[in-house]
Parts: sequence; C-alpha cells; structure tokens
Amino acid sequence: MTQYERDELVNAFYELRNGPDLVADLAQFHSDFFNFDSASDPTQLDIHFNLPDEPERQIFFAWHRYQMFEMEQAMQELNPDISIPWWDSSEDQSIFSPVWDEDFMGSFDAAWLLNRTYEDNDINLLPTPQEVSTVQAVQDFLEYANSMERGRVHAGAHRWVGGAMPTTLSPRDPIFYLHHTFIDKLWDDWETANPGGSSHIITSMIRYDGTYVFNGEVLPLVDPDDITDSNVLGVFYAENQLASLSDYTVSNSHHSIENFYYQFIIDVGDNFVVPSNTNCQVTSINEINLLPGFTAQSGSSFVARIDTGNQASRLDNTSLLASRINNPNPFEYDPAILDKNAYNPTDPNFEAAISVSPNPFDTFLDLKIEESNRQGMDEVVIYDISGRIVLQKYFDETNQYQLEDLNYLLGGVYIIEILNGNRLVLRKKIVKE
Ligand SMILES: [Cu+2]
Repeated sequence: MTQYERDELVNAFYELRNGPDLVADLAQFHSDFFNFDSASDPTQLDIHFNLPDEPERQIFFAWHRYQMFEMEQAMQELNPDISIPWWDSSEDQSIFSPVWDEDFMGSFDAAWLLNRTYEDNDINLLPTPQEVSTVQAVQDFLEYANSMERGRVHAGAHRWVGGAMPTTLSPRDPIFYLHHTFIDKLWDDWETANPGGSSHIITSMIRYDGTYVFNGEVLPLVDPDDITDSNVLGVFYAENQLASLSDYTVSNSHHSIENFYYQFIIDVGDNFVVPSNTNCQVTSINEINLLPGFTAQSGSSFVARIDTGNQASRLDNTSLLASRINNPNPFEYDPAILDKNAYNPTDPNFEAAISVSPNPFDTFLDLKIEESNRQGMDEVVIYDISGRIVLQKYFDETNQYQLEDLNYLLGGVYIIEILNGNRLVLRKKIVKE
C-alpha cells in the first residue's frame, strides 16, 4: 500500500463514523445475530458457528464476504481509489508491525475506546503459516468452513487483538475488516483450488435478504451460492505485485463509475467486459496491460489511468485530523463488550461426530451419530454429481444405520444427505471406489 492508500483508508473509517455510522451499524447487526441455538428457535437465523450440526444455516464465509463488500462500497463512495487490504496474521505478527502504526490501525484503539490487549500469551496465539496451509488443504467445504471459523486462523486473530475483537461487537474495530478480508482471500484461494466446491444450502442471508434498510436504502437479497466466486462482485485479490482482472462484466450497480485501483501492475483481459452505457476506470501507479479477452463495447466509457498525483489525499484531511484529536466517537463501554468468549463458543455439538464410513466406500456405508448429539436420523439420500437421486431410504429415528448392497453405484463422487424429520443433519461428499 502507498502512504496515500493508508491515509485514505484511515480517513474513510473516521469519516464513516460521522454518520450515517456504518461501522456502528455493522457491529450492532453482527452482535444481534451473532449465534443462536437453533434448538430453542428454529426460525431464527444467525451468522456464526452453525457447523457441523446445522449445515443448512451456515453462511459464515458468504456473509462476511458481503459484509466486506458493503464496507468497501461505502468507502469507495468517499474515495473510489480505496480498497480494503488484508492483514495476514500468520506472517505479520509483531505488535511493532506497520499495521499498528499510529497513522494506520493504531489510532483507533484510543480514539474509539477499543481496549485492545494484543495478548502475547500461550492461549491467544496468532496462527502459524503451517496452520493456514493445514486448513486450506481440507477438501470438504463444510469441514473447511468449520475448521476455519473455529480454528486459530480466524478465531485466534480475534482473541489475540483483544478488546472489541473477541466479542460479538468485533466490527467496531477497523482491524476486523483487514482480518476478514484475509479470511475472504483464503476462501477465494480455496475456491480456486477446489472449483465449485463451496455450496450453501440456505438461499438468502440475514441483512442481505432484501428487507434491511440502511441510510434509506434497501440492501439487496443475496443468495450465498451466487457469490462463491469473489470476481462476481468485482473483487480481485492481487499478489506478487500483479492484479489480474478477468471474468467480470461492469454493471455500475453501485457507483456511476467503477474504479479498480492498484499500486503495481494491472492486467485486464480474459472476459473482462465493459458493456455499452457503463463507465469503468482502471488506475495504477505503475502499469496497466489490456490483454486479449478485454472488451470495451461501443457506447461504453473506459479509462486506463496512471495515477501520478498519488501523494495527494482526496478526503479532507484537515477536518478529519481535528476530529481525531477531539476523539469524537468513542464506543460506549457496554457490558456486551466484556463477553470475551464470543469466538470461543462452548458448543456441545462441536464435538458431535457424525461419521460416514468407509470413505471411499465400496459395497456398504456405516452412518453413525454420536450419542451426545441431540438429534438422530430417519432418512438418507444419495445424489450423483448431476443432482439425480440414486438412493433414498426412510427408517425409524436412530443413531446408527447401515446402507448395504451399494455395488450397483458406478465409481465416482456422490453427495450424501442425512436428515431427521426433513431437517438436514449432514451433507457430505463421498467417493465410490
Ligand atoms: Cu463475524
């Protein structure tokens, strides 16, 4: 990031707090719908810790992806050159890192009364690079999502920062957005390695269900399955000084000009389309390449811009500096912020083992639900990869069931669903030898 990008990101966080306060609204929503026990109210949706026993409600990755998008769009309203960067907490672990500089993420701690602790102890550790590769190597989506959410790569960073971060009000701390952009980038990497692997059973998300109003605007209805590829939202992760913009059609659905800003090289190509009557701008400080597959249709407006005025800040720095000094928007130190165990839930179902074995299977499958789990099963369905049902069985509720005579299934990948009273208990990929 350039100094300009750092300054503008910080300014945007302060500016958003001046109202309508999106930081406070996202934090309150995140807290109000953090995690409910579906046994007590099956109709109440939530955002966290739905795996492994409530796969039909799990939206952890998709919800936070759209939350990052909502925040970034609001910031780009203030300055179209802003992108939310990611904090790789497996590599960048020092409290002396530039991440925590007073002119970057540092100042918010005092200004907003976040009460960070940067806990350097044996319990609240940041993840190691090895822990990141281990979780990234998990191939089953639900297992991946569960290990990510509960493990150190996601939850550890919340606990390490301390203050608001390990509580349900974590989006009060700007580092939340840099942390969750890292989690989102990891999901993006995982989806690239396992194409089409992410699937959500639920078809809409709270807040993004077409009914929530913020600042006089109704937020759209988002089907989590439609955003398993971040490119769909126009979000591209740059690495090794290269941003490759591809497979995207400009729509101007959020801004009258869509701007893509990156300090280093930007390649635009491979089915990147600017349709007629849309406006798109690509901005780099160094280099932009328009490659085969890039199309700007007639009647569109497309600008490739080398930003030579990068040092100049576009938001009004002076007044923001003044408001920072006056410490205008400290968060109230309410009791909710003291719940430091939000990211360390004692969910009895966490240990619940639902096993489908052997996998790969041949002639039979043993289905077993640990006694400690509160629900059994009374139905099993197996689908082939085209979604066709190849087996369906109903039986009396039980914790243990054997499917026999599976010789007739051809070798390959199948999806097994275990249900109880029509409610999905487990959905998993299985492989026939
Ligand atoms: Cu969250």
